[in-house]
Amino acid sequence: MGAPHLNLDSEKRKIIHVDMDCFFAAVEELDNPSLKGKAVAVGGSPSGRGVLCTANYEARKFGVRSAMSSAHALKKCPHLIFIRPRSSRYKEFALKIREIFSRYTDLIEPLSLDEAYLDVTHCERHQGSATLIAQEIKDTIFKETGLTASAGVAPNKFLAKVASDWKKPNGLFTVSPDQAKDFAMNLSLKKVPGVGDVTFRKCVALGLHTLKDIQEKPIGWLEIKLGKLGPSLLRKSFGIDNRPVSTGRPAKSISTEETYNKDLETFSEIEERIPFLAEEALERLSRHLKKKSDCPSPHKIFIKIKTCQFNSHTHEGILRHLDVHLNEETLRNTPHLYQDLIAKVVTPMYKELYDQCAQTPLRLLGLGFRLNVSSSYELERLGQLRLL
Ligand code: TTP
Ligand code: MG
Repeated sequence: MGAPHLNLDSEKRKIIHVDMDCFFAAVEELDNPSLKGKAVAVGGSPSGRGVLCTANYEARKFGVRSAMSSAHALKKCPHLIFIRPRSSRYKEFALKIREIFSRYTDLIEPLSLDEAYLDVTHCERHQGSATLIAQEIKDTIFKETGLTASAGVAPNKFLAKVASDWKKPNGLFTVSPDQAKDFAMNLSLKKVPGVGDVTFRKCVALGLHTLKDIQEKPIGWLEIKLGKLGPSLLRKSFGIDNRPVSTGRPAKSISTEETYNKDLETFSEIEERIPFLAEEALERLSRHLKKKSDCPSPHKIFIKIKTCQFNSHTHEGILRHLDVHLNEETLRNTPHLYQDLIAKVVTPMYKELYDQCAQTPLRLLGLGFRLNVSSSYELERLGQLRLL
């Protein structure tokens, strides 16, 4: 069976990387407006052996940088104002910013207090435009905290992180999927996350300045010269990074969905796609259960549709009709499980939802399983956040 309507790009991720601008210094300026327009650094005292946490952009004009000794910073910028860090205040802002992120997606991976990846692939705001979502996140952060953030939008974490730095401060930069390869190839190794000063100098000594230079070397050579970093840089040079946004908490559901270039107009067109969706969803479920031996089994199934007017609907069902409890073992050993799932559960659910939507043409179908994640984990996590 072919897949004439399938949009093969439907599995592509939409990732936003958000990074606050001169975070600690910006909070200090906000709390003390008399600092505005002056060169400000947050960190240890220049009279001792202190180092800087960060500096505002005014101070950066004089060459002042994070992790520089405070004494050296004072030499570069004699009128620099030093402020002692107040970590609990920065954490308050970090929590507020994280709460803003959570209005857009559950898939948030914080990297530090002021930086996070967001997977907005399934966020439906602005008709799914990740660039407009990123702009709205920036605007909301500013409106609700008074702080500016920079954001990068791309099909993966690597490019999104590079992109958030591209127009700093208060910037927004998008690398679209079709620009990814060219954008990556032309990047200086200095801009590649994970390539620090020492590695960069090593690369330069080997004649490697950009990701294009990496591409031109044989993989064996790269492995010998750069170890594991070699193949990783090679993948990056093609704009490839398959790492998912990792929230660190157990998944609450496993699902798959397909977006179609041409709307599905009849129920038989929907029926034709169901076996593919079921196969993929079961395959993902099976992989997930295998990987996480303590993972709870699925207790519900859900389907999702999106109409040609971009209205989304989901419908949940129980798995009772299957006669078996889905787990790693039954997934492997139950004959007819796949056929039963399609005939007894999924098809009737789609039929019901499709009829409820007055048989409107559909642009997306989704199918997934809800996992029985206990609420205790969520409570534990909230407790940890309060202690942060
Ligand atoms: P960064 O995001 O690296 O820097 P920044 O937010 O100050 O500036 P930029 O606009 O370039 O993003 O780090 C976030 C905060 O983490 C920063 O405000 C202070 C703290 N920090 C340290 O304490 N020590 C360090 O060496 C660095 C790099 C950051
Ligand atoms: Mg920052």
